Amino acid sequence: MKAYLALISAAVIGLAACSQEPAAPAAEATAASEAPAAEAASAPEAPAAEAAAGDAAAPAAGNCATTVEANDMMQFNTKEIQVSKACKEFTITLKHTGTQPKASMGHNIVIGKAEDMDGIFKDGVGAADTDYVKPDDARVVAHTKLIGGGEEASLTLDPAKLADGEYKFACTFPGHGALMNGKVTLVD
Ligand SMILES: [Cu+2]
Repeated sequence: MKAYLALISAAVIGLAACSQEPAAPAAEATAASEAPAAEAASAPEAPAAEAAAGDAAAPAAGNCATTVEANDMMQFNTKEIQVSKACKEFTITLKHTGTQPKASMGHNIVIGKAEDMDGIFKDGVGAADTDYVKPDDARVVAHTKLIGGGEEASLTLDPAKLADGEYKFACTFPGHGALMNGKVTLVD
């Protein structure tokens, strides 16, 4: 009797299993369709993470530029400009924070080898028309134009040009160079 019942129940289970079979693929299909959906949902996160990493790298690019201020007191706000070797190009922006016009308190930034600066000044004094920089002066590594109060100008240079010696920056407006000068140093 027990064996008979067992057979019946086995058959019932078998039948039930059979009747449930069509449902199984459906369940699989559901599971299968859910998987790509889950992947699709997580996939957009990867580019987003990359974008975030890109943003994190942005400040590094900012290290390839610096700003130097000059004022009506014939002063730069720094005695040293640090240029990162890692940069392909380095930009220096000069900002004249004063109000005096270019004709009386003009400033520029001229970069050259320390031993060349005297010559650059001497030849620049007479070059008022070209912002007190002798045209095509081969000793000048880079320079900004001459600006007056409230103005801004920038120069871009290849850091590799500063590798072979000691370099300085100065304003070549007549009489300014003695006060307005400093070192340009290469840093990692
Ligand atoms: Cu100046």
